Amino acid sequence: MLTKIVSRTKTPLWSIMILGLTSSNTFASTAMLDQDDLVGISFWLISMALVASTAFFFLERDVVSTKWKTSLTVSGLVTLVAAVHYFYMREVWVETGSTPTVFRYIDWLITVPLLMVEFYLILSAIAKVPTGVFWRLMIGTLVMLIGGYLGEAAYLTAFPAFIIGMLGWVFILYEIFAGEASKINSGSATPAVQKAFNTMRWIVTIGWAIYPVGYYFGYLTGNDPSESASLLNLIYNLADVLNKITFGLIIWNVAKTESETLKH
Ligand SMILES: *C/C=C(C)/C=C/C=C(C)/C=C/C1=C(C)CCCC1(C)C
Repeated sequence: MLTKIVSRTKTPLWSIMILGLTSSNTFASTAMLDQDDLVGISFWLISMALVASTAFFFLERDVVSTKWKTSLTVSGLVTLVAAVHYFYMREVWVETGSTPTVFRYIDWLITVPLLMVEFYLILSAIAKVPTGVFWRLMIGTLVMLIGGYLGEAAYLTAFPAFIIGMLGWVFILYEIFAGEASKINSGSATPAVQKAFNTMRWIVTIGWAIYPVGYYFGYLTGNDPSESASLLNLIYNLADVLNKITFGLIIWNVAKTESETLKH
């Protein structure tokens, strides 16, 4: 019966089921949200925005052409994985007032590689892309995140760890601005894809630059990290809205534009 329904509905039923599960109150914080806990409120707002975005990206798969569907699936996965982590991070914050570093980095460890996959998919929709591009983006991501984690979890002194993280990020920027990924884009992409690639590139430059700024205010100003926790989390949370939800919307926008030109 269930399989019959699943195969008959266009929108995969499982995606709706996952959403129902993740938004059930199993994951709701048991502690009360304080009305002047600005950071706590931002955790709540963003968890809900991520749930809504996930539903949106999965549902919109129906209206784009086949080669764009995977991109929307990946966007939905990014916001889904982030939503679940935000439920847990929110709980840590509301109950203890401390930075949920482990959950934050597990989230990034899954979602940032998925965002790199998006780059690769966007290009693959229009050209044959060597897998080397993909692996270089992955290596940059890992160096960036491992460096950051070692610093935030105090396995390394904050400053040298920051430098390691910065090197990983610079490596990614090199690949998308001057490396093979960039050449493929300028060589064979349609105008809409080039525009999207360009916007995504600026997101990785400007949007991602917000994270090291958060790290700076959290760990490098000479204040005690427990006192800078509010600022750190507020900055990281804002950055996630831009880099997960807005990033997904940009892809959705190209996917729709490209699917419509195909119809006419
Ligand atoms: C959805 C989550 C995203 C897009 C997270 C991105 C995280 C970064 C770009 C983190 C960058 C960092 C550096 C560039 C230096 C070291 C500290 C980090 C890890 C915060």
